[in-house]
Amino acid sequence: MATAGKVIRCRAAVAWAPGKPLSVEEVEVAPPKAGEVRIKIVATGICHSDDHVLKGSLPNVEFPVIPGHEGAGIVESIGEGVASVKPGDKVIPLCLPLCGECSFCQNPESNYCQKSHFSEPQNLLPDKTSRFTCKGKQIHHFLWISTFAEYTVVPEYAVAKIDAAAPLDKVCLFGCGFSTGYGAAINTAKVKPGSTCAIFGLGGVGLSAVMGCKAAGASRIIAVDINEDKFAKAKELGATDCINPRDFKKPIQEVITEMTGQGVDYSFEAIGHGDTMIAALASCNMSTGVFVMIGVTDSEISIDPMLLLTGRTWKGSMFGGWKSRECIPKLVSSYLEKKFNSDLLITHTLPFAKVNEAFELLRAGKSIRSVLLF
Ligand code: COD
Ligand code: ZN
Repeated sequence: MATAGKVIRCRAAVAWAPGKPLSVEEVEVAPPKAGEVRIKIVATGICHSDDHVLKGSLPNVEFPVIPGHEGAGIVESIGEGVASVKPGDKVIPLCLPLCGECSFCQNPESNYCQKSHFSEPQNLLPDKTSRFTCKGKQIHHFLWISTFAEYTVVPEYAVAKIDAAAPLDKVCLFGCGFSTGYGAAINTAKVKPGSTCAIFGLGGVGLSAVMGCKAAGASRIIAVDINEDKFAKAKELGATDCINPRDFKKPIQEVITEMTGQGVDYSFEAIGHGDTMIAALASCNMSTGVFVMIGVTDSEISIDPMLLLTGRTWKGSMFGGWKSRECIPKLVSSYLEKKFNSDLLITHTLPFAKVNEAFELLRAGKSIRSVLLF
């Protein structure tokens, strides 16, 4: 490899300060250190969480930073000791790693790796340094994977090797949106055939939860959003009912309870607001209902304890409950076998230089997933 062991100069979208648009810059990407992998990112999706980064509303994200966490690419070079991937392999960088050694990685019930960046107060690589510089300044990584860069360096245990036949401009969605929503239904809620479900928020993540509920055999899937432009896609993906909370005088949880008799079996929140989380919790039945929180709010939430006392369960779901390194390659194989069609989530494909335009589409509610190509 001509570039192995050398600094690579390439394009990346840098967020210099909260509240500013991204700036496409030439950055320097250092070679991977021991246990690290340098990846040529071919395609990256845009998730609403990246917009939270730009606004400065995610905790522990220091600026300047290169966001992006829904990418797919090809290994360019590997650091010392890396054995699980080699240059030329197709890979998906993982926003939730899997060290395989910590007690949670060893627990079949858990997918939260204790050696992840979520356990760290800073957004640098595990050795607390950065591989990115721009205009003489150190640039922070995001979730260890920073996919808004043509080349990125990630720890080996945050890389999933995928089938060589996988189209990278499509399977990049497995880096976050599709896996997160689909897995929340399949793994976290464990939706049963014939059950009823309600999904709040019909972005890439919520619509993937709709797909997961449908795949699990739910008989009724109620999709909730204030943007009715999302309803056609929700129906196409399996929603049986689409409702807009603004069309009703009474709270949406009462509407859903009336529609279903006593509330749904499973509810999901993929928006990231406290009030919609409480509404989703109250929409599942008071005894056996399970509410799965996918979105995150930056403020605390207070609830009436009676909502839980009668038996409801409030669960959190991170990266769809998948044990990332093991499960994402299998999910990609299922995609190649056409077990589901996540391509339907991609509404726009744009050149990387149009990254700010893609964010405008997301903010205006006009896109589900935009995929940027380098
Ligand atoms: N009621 C109903 N629907 C609403 C409301 C409301 N009050 N407000 C907004 N919505 C709808 C919007 O119209 C939109 O259709 C949908 O909610 C949100 O979709 P997107 O496309 O903006 O967002 P996604 O699907 O890309 O992401 C949603 C998340 C929940 C993942 C995200 O916003 C979040 O909470 N991120 C923080 C959590 C995190 O960091 N996770 C790790 C990586 S994802
Ligand atoms: Zn995301």
